[in-house]
Order: sequence, then C-alpha cells, then structure tokens
Amino acid sequence: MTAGITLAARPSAITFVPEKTALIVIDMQRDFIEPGGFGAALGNDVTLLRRAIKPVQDALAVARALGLLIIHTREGHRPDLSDAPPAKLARGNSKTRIGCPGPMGRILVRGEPGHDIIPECYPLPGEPILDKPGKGCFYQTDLDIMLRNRGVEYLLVCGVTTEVCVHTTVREANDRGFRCIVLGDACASYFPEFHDVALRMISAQGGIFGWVSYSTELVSVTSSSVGTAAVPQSTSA
Ligand code: C5J
Repeated sequence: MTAGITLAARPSAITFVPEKTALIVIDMQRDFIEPGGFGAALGNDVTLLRRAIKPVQDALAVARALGLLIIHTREGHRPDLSDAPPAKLARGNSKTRIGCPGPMGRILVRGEPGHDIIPECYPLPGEPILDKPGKGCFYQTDLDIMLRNRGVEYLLVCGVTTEVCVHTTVREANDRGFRCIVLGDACASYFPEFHDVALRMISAQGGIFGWVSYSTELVSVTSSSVGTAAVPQSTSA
C-alpha cells in the first residue's frame, strides 16, 4: 500500500491513503461555466467560475498520476423531465427554466451541449461520469455503492458551485462517514462571498464537515513525495 499523503489543511493537516481516496469533480459543465450558458442566462459572471478550471486540471493530473478513482458529475435531467421535481421546474422564466431552449440546447437536459463537461476538464476514457438530478451527488445516484465497492474512505472534492452542489455533497458525504477534503481553489461560486463562507463552514468547529486544502498544496506535496509522475501537465485556462 502507498504511504499516506499529508496535506496542510484547515482545521488541521489531513493524511489520505491514495488506495482509499476518490477525486469527485462536481458539475464542471458548459451550462454553468461557459459564456452563453444557463449560469450566464441567470445574469451571473461566469469568469468567477472559470477561476477553478486550472486548479481542477491540476487536481485531475495529480489524481491520474496517483491512480485515484476519479468521478465526474453532471447536474441535469431526462429529456422528458420526469426526474425533475415540479418545484424545480417552476423556477425562472421561459429563458432560464430547466428544459427550456437555451443558447447551448435545452437547459440542464442530458444529452444537450450545455449539459456536458467543459473540454478543459473532460474525463478520460474509463473515468465514470455520474448524472445526477439534484444538487448533491448522492441524491438518486449510485455514487455511494461505487465508492464503497472500491473501499473509498477519503474524498478529494472540487468543482462548482461551492455553496450549492459542492456543499450539499460534502455535507451528505460527511454524514455517510467519508472524510472530505475540499480543494478550495478548485471550487468556485458566482458569489465570492458565498464561496469564502462556504469553505469556512466546512472547516469550522474542528472540521464539522471536513477539511479545506488547495490544489496547489496537493501538487506541491505529491510532486515531492511521489516524484515527477504527479506533476500536472495541464495548461492554464
Ligand atoms: C447550481 C451547482 N448552482 N452545480 N448547481 O445550480 O452548483
């Protein structure tokens, strides 16, 4: 078994065991991150989310070098919207409602261009993509069994948005007994103040939901401990 890898983190350093660790990359989707998508249609500044692209690429490079299980998620619904609760469908207007036509196809509908993952963070063949109808990655998905079958105990978590899908996932993962390490710079929000507070909430009270570390720390620690294989090959976004 590979030695544990220790990251500087809040509220305290955390050691994870690579064989028992998965990287969860949450909702790095065109509809949220690219200009002209659902997020932009809601009036959000997508450049705030694009800040996470390079850190996510770096986390992916390290995870691939370490041989971690990597799971990519996408929020979205069946084309007939039968898995979308009426309360969710009722939100917005004809330009912003889930299932309505948007600049990148029907908003948050599986199979539409906007629903897919941005090219910069696209999964490699063999990396599972988990489609989820909710904010949390466990809700109505088989994530739990996928992790348990691989003996996963530690989750490195990144993606968008920090206070919505990342937070919902980490809160539930914590209740399910996983040790969550959120890579703060590899998460982002349309609301910088929400991002900051969401990260603080995770590590508050002795790490009530988990730990907060950074992709830069992951890169630095793994480059020196497992050699050049873990040095990210990614380019800037
Ligand atoms: C949102 C998400 N914000 N992935 N989704 O609706 O955080």
